[in-house]
Amino acid sequence: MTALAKIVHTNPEIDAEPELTDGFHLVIDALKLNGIETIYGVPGIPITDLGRMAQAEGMRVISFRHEQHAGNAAAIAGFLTQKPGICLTVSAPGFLNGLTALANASTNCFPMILISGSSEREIVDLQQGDYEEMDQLAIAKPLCKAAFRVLHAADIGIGVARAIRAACSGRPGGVYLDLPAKLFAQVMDAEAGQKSLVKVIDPAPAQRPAPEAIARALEVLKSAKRPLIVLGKGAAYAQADEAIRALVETSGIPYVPMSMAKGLLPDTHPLSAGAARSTALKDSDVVLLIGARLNWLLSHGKGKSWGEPGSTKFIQIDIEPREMDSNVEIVAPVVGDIASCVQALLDGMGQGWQQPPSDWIDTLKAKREANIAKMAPKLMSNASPMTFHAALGALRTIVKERPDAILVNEGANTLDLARGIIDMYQPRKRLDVGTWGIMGIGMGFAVAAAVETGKPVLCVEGDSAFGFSGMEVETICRYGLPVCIVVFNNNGIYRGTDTDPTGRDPATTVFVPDSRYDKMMEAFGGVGYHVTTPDELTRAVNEAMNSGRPALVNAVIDPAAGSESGNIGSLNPQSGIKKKK
Ligand code: ADP
Ligand code: TZD
Ligand code: MG
Repeated sequence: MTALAKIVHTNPEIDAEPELTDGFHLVIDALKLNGIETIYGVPGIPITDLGRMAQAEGMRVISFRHEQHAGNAAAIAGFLTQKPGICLTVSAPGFLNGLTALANASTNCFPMILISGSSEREIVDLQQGDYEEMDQLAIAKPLCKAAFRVLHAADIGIGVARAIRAACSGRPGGVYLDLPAKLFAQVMDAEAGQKSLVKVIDPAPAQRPAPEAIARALEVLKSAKRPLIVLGKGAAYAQADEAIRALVETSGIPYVPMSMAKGLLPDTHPLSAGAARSTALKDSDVVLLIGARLNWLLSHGKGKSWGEPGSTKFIQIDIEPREMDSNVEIVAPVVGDIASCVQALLDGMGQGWQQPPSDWIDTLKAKREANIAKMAPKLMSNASPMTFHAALGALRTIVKERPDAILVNEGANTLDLARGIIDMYQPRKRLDVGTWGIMGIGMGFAVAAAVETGKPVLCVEGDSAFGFSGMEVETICRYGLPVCIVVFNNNGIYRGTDTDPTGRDPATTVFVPDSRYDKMMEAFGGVGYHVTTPDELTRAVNEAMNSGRPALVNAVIDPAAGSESGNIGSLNPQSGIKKKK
């Protein structure tokens, strides 16, 4: 090894030169100062060097094949960690590709920041046709919680701080941060630069509920004959797992988990009314909503899923005051963060709390047992090709044996049936299409779940759903992530049996029959499996998950087994014109 000569400056002018920093480094330093260690994105002008430098500075930079998936990864990273996930994109088209994920993050209350490079302001504003010209800030604004642009390197610290605070505080959501190309190259004195950075103190401050709101809620709860708790993904996000469990168990009130709240308490918990959901909603007289909105997923709190109008009283815990009375009257609004609100309710229950009447508990228990018994034989079917139920019966056992694995789930039948059949045992292990029922979250969520938690990931994907983000199997292989994808291949959307009445083209809902999605995984060095029975499916998934290597299981499902739009077929508009017989 050659000894390196020590370089000694003798020129006082060089010695006196102040150390400089630039926009690139200030962005990286600002993120790192705030504990953000990972960026999800797609490189290109003007942010290629930002990604390179971030990697060189020790950040994890996960490069995707399409920004939507990087954005979805950032969003779910935010959900899992309570820190805003970062998605980094180029200008106009890259920005637009990331925007779906940003809007979806806001809709689902996930904290995320979309950082996009942008073109020269002077040229954009005069519409003079710059490279990838677009007024990105204006376009992002209505689709996210907040949008900011930084024009001066000295403001990067404040810009990043504002973005973090906006994403995390109150109701979490998506934030857009516009960084024009010129900003990255701007230089400033390094020391002044460091001083300009802001470490956000307490980005999501506790919001304690008013004591009178707690007292009112407890009064209503006490009066209940058939009380019910609904846990939503806000409750999962809040990471108040112990307090929530204590509230359920101390109160003795049965609960129904919304999709992404499954596992907050194990689905096998004696107070879980998940398998008696319809009865629980319809017959309850007081419902305590914890981090769940009364949107379409809860039939807006009225109509035939619920009891007679006015017969159900709602108590709602939410950090967003405007959520109250959004669909029906909330008789006891409890505004605050879930951890504080649940703790305050628990404290208020004290020693003398009366458990709910046992006939209510018994009714739900009987219903739940009947529903489970009705389902059981379907899960054991050995029919070939497989039914959804049989394939999901196999996966249900695998998840039971691997409760710390993260389940990502999208599709229509593949989603609705998996949600009902696969029990979850731990909090924040089920990630899915959320409030919009959006297809395409699969691979982005899978990548971030693996990166952020280090846990194995099992993706249960409809063949259509998988297609939206399928190219990211290359990303999964490139980073060697422990992701096992099971594609429920029924040759199409809902079913694989439709035909074009004119006979000219394939029907709009079908795909190339008998496709081999497993070959896509093999193309990038992962392991592919092709299975046609529940036993083969079990063997393949166990082998894949034991190996920790990327794998894709092409699971052949009966093309005739699914129903239109899964469980939500009733939302399809029906033509008013009667067909002539
Ligand atoms: P689900 O789809 O599971 O029913 P939603 O997304 O409809 O859940 O509802 C989540 C709710 O949780 C949102 O209204 C959001 O404001 C709220 N929320 C998120 N985080 C918190 C928190 N830490 N404290 C209180 N409410 C929260
Ligand atoms: N595009 C986007 C972004 N989101 C959507 N929800 C849809 C389109 C419409 N859509 C659904 O709501 S489910 C679905 C689509 C296209 C796919 C269903 O087919 P699948 O599942 O193969 O994934 P099953 O198991 O065949 O029902
Ligand atoms: Mg399908």
